[in-house]
Amino acid sequence: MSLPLESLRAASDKHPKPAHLHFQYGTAGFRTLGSTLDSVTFKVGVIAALRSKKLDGKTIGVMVTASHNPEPDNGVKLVDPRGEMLEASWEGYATTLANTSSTEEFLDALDQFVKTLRIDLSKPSRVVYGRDTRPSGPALVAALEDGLSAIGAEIRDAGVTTTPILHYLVRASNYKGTKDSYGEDSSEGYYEKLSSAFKKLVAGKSALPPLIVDCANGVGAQAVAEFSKILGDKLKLIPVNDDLSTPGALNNACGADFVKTSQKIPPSLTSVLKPGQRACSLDGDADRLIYYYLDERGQFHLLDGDKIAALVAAFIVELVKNAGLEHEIRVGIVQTAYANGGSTKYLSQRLPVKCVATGVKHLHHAAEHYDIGVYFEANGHGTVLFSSDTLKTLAEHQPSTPAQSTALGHLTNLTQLINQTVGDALSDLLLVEVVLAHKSYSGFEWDSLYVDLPNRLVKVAAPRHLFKTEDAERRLVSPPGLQAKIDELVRRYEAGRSFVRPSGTEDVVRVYAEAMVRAQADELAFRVAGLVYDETGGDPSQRPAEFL
Ligand code: 16G
Ligand code: MG
Repeated sequence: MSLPLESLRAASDKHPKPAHLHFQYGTAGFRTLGSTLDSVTFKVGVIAALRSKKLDGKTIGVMVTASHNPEPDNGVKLVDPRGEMLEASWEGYATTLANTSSTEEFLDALDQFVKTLRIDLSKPSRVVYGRDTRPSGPALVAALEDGLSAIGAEIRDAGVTTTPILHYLVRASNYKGTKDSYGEDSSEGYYEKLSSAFKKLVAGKSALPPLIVDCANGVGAQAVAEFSKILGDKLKLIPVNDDLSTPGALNNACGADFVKTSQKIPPSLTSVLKPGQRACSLDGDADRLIYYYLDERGQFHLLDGDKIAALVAAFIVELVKNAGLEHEIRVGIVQTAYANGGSTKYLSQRLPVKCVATGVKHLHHAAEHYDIGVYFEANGHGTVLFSSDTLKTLAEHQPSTPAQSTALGHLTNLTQLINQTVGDALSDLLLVEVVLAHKSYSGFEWDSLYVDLPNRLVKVAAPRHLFKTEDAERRLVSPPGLQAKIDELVRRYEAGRSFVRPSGTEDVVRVYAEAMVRAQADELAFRVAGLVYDETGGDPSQRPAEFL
């Protein structure tokens, strides 16, 4: 069987590539201005179908989203059969195909690609897709559908949905009716699975005070509304920034990225959030979660991905021990260089901790090496993975006391509550609430697990392709000599740490610094940013004033 060239040609002619643009499948798929992504999204439809054929007709996912980015941005990414990120080698193929400049070039490249990878075109192809609430979404989905129908894929439109629900649907549909079943293959199945595990986990616990949820004016609002309906009094959620109709509102001065980066509450919460009350923010596609609270003096306290990892890992370790399984099940943590030094110190005194490069796929793969792997990026992206051996151990373990039996029950319910395909803000939210209910913690007690070192993140508009890193992005190998200058500077600051890495999602270089006191962390970050700026030939008269 060969490629349906006629239908592909006709469809491709409707989606010409903008001549001057280069597209790159990066950390989170293709992501740029939504108005430029028509040709890319069309081609992703074709690629998704080929990936499905290559994997013997397994369902592949496609999500149209630009997450926490500004509303005019959009993006498209592929989801592999187990609900995981696209296999790395295909990122390069996707980039090559997306950059073919004419229909003929595209068809030739496709033909080549099918031959090289020996894709059996007689296999079926199945693709499920969804989008977030961005205004550019419907047109991009139409382009995607053109690609899918040109190659003859079986399609399923999941509509406007969160990224984690799309990942769930991919896994649920591929493992339906098998011993690895992931739940009912629908969004109702998702809500039901998580809610029922949550209810079992908090049974008998006194209800926590209501939780304010900043939905970033994005699709997370939909998921919060669904959970509220099912959970009722078990967990009262108060949605704010749940406006899906005002243009420009998405991620604007709200959401997880705003809170983490600016280290303050969204202005829209000023009159809502009372001292001591806990609140959280989702991002635009609901796969990141950040908590926070204001103390009696109105001071802001951030409970970010590192704090979530510490809270959750400590709870799981305790359950494993109480279930009598501490010799069978090894719990480990995965972080990135952005993890606060305070958290790394706290966690490594208790558990194995591994540091990997930024991006969910790196953390996810590293976490798979533990029996239970807890992974979180400081920005609130993360989840917990239970290995298949661990699931077996939990299923077969014979508890010898009622306390062991209770702990075992909790662990089993956690495997259902946690969306293990990818970080999921709503699943993580329910998980955090379970732990807070069990420990009777308020935000304050949770925050007291360890003290964060003051830190600062700065971006420099420097040509990012000049920057190459090693050691999980903690050190620069190029430009040559720059790392030595950074080391020299860092030595002068108490508890100083700083690193520089090229962003995977925008054309900038990021600088992170932390130190014992706030002013020093700021100063170190700006000095290192100054070094980066100078090194890359920035015009001295344009040097940002704060880069000392
Ligand atoms: C993307 C990644 C996120 C990472 C961020 C880093 C996924 C699904 N998302 O949002 O994990 O923290 O990029 O952005 O992998 P940066 O490279 O621009 O700093
Ligand atoms: Mg996101």
